[in-house]
Amino acid sequence: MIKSLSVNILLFTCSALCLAQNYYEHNRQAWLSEAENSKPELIISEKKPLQIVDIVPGEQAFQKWEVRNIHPVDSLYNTPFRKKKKVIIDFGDHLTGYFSFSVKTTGATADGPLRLKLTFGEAPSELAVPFDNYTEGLSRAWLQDETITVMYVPETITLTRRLAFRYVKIELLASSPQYDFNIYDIRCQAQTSAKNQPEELPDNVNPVIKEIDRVALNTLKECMQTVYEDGPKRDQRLWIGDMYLEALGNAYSFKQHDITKRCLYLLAGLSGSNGYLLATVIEKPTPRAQDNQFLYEYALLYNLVLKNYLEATKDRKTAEDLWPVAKRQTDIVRNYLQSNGLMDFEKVNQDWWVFFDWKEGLYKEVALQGISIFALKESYQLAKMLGKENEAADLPALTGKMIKAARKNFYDKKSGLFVGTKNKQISYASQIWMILSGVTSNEEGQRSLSALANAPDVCYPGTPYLYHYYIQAMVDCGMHREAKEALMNYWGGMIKKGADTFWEAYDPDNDFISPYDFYPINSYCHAWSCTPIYFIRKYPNIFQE
Ligand code: RAM
Repeated sequence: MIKSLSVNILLFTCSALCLAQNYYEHNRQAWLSEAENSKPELIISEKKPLQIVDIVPGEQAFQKWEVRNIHPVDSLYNTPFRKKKKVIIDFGDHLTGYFSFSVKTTGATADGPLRLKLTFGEAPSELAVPFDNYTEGLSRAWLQDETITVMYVPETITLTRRLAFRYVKIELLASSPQYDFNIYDIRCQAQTSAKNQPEELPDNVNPVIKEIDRVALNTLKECMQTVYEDGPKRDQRLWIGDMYLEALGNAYSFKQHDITKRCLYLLAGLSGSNGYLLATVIEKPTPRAQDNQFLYEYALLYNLVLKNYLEATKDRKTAEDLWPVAKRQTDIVRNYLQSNGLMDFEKVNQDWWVFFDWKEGLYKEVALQGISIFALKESYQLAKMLGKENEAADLPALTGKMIKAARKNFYDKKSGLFVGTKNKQISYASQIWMILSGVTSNEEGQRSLSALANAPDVCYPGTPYLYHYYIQAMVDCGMHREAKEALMNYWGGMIKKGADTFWEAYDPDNDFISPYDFYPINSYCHAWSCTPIYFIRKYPNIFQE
């Protein structure tokens, strides 16, 4: 009897453990099939280069590299290449796709192979700065240079690697002195899954806003492949935080919701066995999540994407299917919430990657409290939309308590600013997330954002990712004129510096900012900077007037 009882207990504990260890076990396959069924089709278009250029040092130019001396493409096609040795080709716009070109001799029979080096760049600096200086952090192989050997001439060569670029440099490394050759017929098979034509903005919209909208649409278009990629050069994969902003942009422009559905199912199907979402999924050769990549805010932002998707599509089936995932993510906050209503920041920091921005030294305690409140509130709304508020019944009381705790512990009434308990750093991130989570009144929000201008040692945003939330915070607390001005200055600033798609990292005062200590490896077409299209179209009274 005792023996069978203990066997039962053992079995019970085992099955409970197994359950705990393999959340959604019975759904994963179906979710991955749904993801596969929602894969968007890629639209291919053939693009040809526009001109030949030089990239030369220029004091005033972005990153000090200037594009000059423009010649027609024929000047390359008609000139023997053996003496020319090097050329930079400009396609005139950012492209994502497959590159090809042809070679033929100028007369004499080719008696030996050619070796060529091809370098592709989204920004001029990538064509000018030697890549081999980069040794650390990310894979050197993200940098887009390829050495190829052409064994026989004539030949047409297509690189197997998908590339993201506007400029291509071709350099001759080796050839036979017995013959010369021409490079000709350069092309790119460009691809995107964005096929719908977004609505035009009215004629009377400020031309700077129109230009920002155009470049932002281009940015999103390039990142919309068979998933929402973060950047078509790097990392070419789905990240939840980037997806959140891409889905916002898409819902107000291309309105192609299948890609959102695919990404939601993929992330669910590949989530950790503990039921928490992994922040990033690599699609090829077969979809898999990056091991142990648990990023706190990204797991929570999933719930917002699901809620926004449901709002935009009314697709209840998907939202109901994935509700267990959203519900499970709310546990992440519960796990770290202390009885005083504050998140246990240090513990979260130990267990998770807490991100918010690529910005060295950013202290994240306040922002963490803010996003936790924000996510729980939105998750509760989602539950309500699905008639499942009984499954999230504790959330309103929790968020109420968390808001109170934030006000009590972070708010400095004298300065009107929010600072952490253990570090008094004044950051944009802290003020922004106190506003977005509804901890402040509109007046307090306005006061705190305005106070940043004169506060000492402020920690500024380092990327358009945090800048998005800055604009949203201003919109939410009624600083409409300031929101428009900031959007025009920040994204307009990138355009002035030559952006044809918006960048991963941007600091108006530092052209060389890089999360990876090497600016050529930055992504210059980055999903999370596409959100002007969302602001401009969602709030026409603010941004189109
Ligand atoms: C980088 C990518 C991506 C971002 C993560 C946190 O690797 O640029 O966009 O979401 O960081």
